[in-house]
Amino acid sequence: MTIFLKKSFLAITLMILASSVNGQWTGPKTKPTALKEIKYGPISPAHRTDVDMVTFRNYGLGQFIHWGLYAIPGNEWEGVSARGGAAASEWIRSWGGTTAPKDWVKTYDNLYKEFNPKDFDAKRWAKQAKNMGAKYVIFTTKHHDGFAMWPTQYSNYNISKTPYKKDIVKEVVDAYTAEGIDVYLYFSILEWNNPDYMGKEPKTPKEKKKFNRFLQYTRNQLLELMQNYPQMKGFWFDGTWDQSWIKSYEFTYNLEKELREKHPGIIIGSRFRNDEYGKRHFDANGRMLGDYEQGWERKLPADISWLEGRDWDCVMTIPPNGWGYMKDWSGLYTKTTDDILDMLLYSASLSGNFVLNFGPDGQGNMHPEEDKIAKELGEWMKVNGEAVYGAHHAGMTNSKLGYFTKKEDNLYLTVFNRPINNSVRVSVPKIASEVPLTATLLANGQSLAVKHADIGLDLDKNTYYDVLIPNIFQTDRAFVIKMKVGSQVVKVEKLMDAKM
Ligand code: H79
Repeated sequence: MTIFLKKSFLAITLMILASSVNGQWTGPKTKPTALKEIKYGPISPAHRTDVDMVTFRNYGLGQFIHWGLYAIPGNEWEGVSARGGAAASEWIRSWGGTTAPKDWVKTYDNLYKEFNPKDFDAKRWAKQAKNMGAKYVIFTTKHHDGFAMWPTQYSNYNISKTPYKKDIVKEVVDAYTAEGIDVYLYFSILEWNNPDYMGKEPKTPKEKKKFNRFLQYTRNQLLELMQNYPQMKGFWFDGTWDQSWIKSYEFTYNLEKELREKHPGIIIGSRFRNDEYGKRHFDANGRMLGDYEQGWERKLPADISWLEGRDWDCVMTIPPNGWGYMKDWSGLYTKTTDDILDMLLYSASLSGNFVLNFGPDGQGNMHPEEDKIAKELGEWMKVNGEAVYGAHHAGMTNSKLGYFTKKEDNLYLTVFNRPINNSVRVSVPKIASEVPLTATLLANGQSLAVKHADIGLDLDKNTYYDVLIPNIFQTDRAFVIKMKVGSQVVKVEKLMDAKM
């Protein structure tokens, strides 16, 4: 039993976390009994079927990149670690408590004067992402510190004022697009460094005027990004939880409309805005606000019923929490390639995209461990990727052996826990119209014998198909059994019940 459960441990832990934290966005939903009148509800249809959305739905694997001024300190300053003092490495500007350096905010806000990543080569990153098997990238154009990685006209706090000068967003967009990887722009609404920004609801005329300027500035930047980088496929919004933004529901509703009009097909997640009742991600009637569920940040759904057919992505760090570069990973559990594969296949089995985060350093290099994981993941995806790309929930009961995904008449079982007797037992409801007919091992293309098994359990609603793994096949990673499914060739023979 321990062996069976070992590899699923991570997924299970995350599910438990998911159910206790932020339950309102990511848990099973309770539907309101009386429907409210809502003026600022969803704008796009509930389950888009246009080509852009179908593309999103089929990505399977993505890459997140957190890169900004926070890459320079890498979660420490002059030998002192910010661990415990800042929420995460990209949050280092808010470092507080006794360990924080004197005048830290001022130091941080001047870091742009030394941002000059000599090793940055967007083409190298894009090649790595391609080799890893990522189909889309989400790149931080501006994080909570407010620093823009593109030469925005609307603020001086941007890349053109650094010694590096060049437009990093453009370099990333061009390089990834050239590799055939779709680009999404991460954009934090809240800004620590902007005098016009405030967290609380603006109440006095002066506050309203100030925050209104901020809203216009946000709109300008978003339109600017869409105009500068027309290849972009969507925005990944963040930092939208403050009351100032929540109370701006009329503005944000109109802005979402405008973004959609100006960039047809754009994909926007559920984190952008809320309705007039202050309900974020889902409106007061339980309808999703956006094209996909964007609440699965370092979380996973417990089962398919939680999702009710909605699209979703899971964004995940390699260290426990920390998106920007962290010089020192010692003493932290950092996810292994096996951990990541487990989450990736689990996400695919629930029809979600899995997005793995990278936090390059101040010179533009990935962390050596990230390089290693990208390489190992890519090697695995080259052989087994068809179990992920375009593959979705298979309608099968999850098995202790691993995760099921399905694409047309192909059923994939990614085995994380190999049975001692090498016989992989797939249970299928007796009433199912499709059963496994043939099987192959993606690792080497070998055909595997499929044997029907009737284990004779009284009142059993399932019947069983055993796929035999040759003893000689050895691997130290999860492997994929691809089965063709179709209608049963032989009718399950019914033996007369003994009288009881
Ligand atoms: O960019 C990475 C993180 O820096 C960013 N999202 C990922 C992709 C992130 N910022 N904040 N958070 C994640 C979590 C924020 C938690 C809190 Fe709050 C903000 C705690 C208090 C304020 C939102 C509002 C959650 C609880 C109340």
